Amino acid sequence: MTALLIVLSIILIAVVAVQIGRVTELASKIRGEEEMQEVSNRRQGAYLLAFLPIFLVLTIGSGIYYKNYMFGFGAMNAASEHGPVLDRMFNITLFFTGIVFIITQIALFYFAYKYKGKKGRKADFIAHDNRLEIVWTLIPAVVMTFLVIGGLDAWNEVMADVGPGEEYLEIEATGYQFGWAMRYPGPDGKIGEKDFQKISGLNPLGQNWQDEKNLDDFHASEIYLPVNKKIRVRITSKDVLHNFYLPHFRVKMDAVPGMPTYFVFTPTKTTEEFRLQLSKYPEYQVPADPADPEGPQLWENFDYELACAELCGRSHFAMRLPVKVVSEQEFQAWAAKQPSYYMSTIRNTQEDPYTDRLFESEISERKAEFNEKLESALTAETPDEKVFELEYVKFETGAAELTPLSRYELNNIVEGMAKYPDMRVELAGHTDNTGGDEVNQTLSENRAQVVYDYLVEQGVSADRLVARGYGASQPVDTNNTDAGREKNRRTEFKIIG
Ligand SMILES: [Cu+2]
Repeated sequence: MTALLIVLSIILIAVVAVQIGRVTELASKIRGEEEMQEVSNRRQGAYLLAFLPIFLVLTIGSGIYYKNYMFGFGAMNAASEHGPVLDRMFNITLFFTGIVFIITQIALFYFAYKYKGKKGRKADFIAHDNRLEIVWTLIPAVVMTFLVIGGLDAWNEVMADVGPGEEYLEIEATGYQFGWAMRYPGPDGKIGEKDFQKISGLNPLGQNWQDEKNLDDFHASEIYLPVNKKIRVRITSKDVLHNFYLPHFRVKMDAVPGMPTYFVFTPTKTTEEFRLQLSKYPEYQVPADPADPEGPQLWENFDYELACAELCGRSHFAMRLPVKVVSEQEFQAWAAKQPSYYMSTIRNTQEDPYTDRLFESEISERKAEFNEKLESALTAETPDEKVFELEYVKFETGAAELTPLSRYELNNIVEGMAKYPDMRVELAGHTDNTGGDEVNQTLSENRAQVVYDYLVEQGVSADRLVARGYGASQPVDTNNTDAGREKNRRTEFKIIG
């Protein structure tokens, strides 16, 4: 550091010495140099005049040359319904500011040439000129009025919310450091409530599971949108200010913590259609990866994207998601494949408020599962294969008392017994080996009996059923681990005739 300061000081002293020398030299020459000054002025004037056409040609030329990379022209035409409105607004503004730009640049350089320094020439002073004041106030005022009115008009059109009774798809985007959490409404078409106080490791958005609209909502790692359908995006943030930016759709809206915002737009071009649009321009007919000239071209690899347009922190650049615009059918097929977040992640955890009930889908799933096992047991050849475990028949710990959810499986048995009126069945109770043999024997008999009693109560004829307890005598797994003992405690369904 000290060495650097010393070096800098030496350089500084050297510069000062050279400058002092130059000033003395100039001072000595100055009287005889008026001629030199004249030449220099003329030369500089000519340089400025020559710079004018080069500058204008390069400025306008580069704009035209790169136009296919810019939004609002040819290749990058907007892919949403309101996009062209905004593009037109920008282009009108560009037209007027472009005219002003060209005129002022010509005036600047031409006057710099025309009024270059000359011996004996003095500047003119105009203290005030009403006509001039009116002209340069009125022209911008009129132009600005038209631009602002046009802009307000466009703003009202672009920012309109969905009208009553209008059909739309509502999705939710939550920005966080550093990513986007996308939530879709599921088959009911409605996004469930959320509350930041409910945010947890399992529940990153704080969805309120008491609100049944939440149960079918799903989270998506890619954004799929149906073409030509109104999309309303609810935009929120979990931490700092982010910005929901879909450049190709001309959508841009702040994501503000604690204040939901929204944007409504209609995509008009599928990803496929946009790629075709790009494929017509030579700028996009080049290899996407320069190292692989035979690989796919730029237009083939194109994808819309969601980006964050707020410098929100160190990994701000990571806040991007691919966006796929597809046909309505493709969208429906994709949505149908997405598992609901509640069912896939929350169901039967400590955050699940519905552990005491089964949903329709689970009831029919279990019914199908039971029927399948029953069919295969019925058609089996050997007695060993005519047995299966009643997986969902459970008892309270250490007691011969059915858990509330067991009745769904027992009702499946009732239906099966009605479907096959000649079938006779043994209900077999099994325990693990904890506790004494005698206790286990009694417990297994009592449990089998409880199942028997329930079925008879539901109208199954008693002479078609046998209840039998086997205690711990027929383990299917080790009794040395929790998981093994859990498997050994079971009720079996055995077809005996
Ligand atoms: Cu961000």
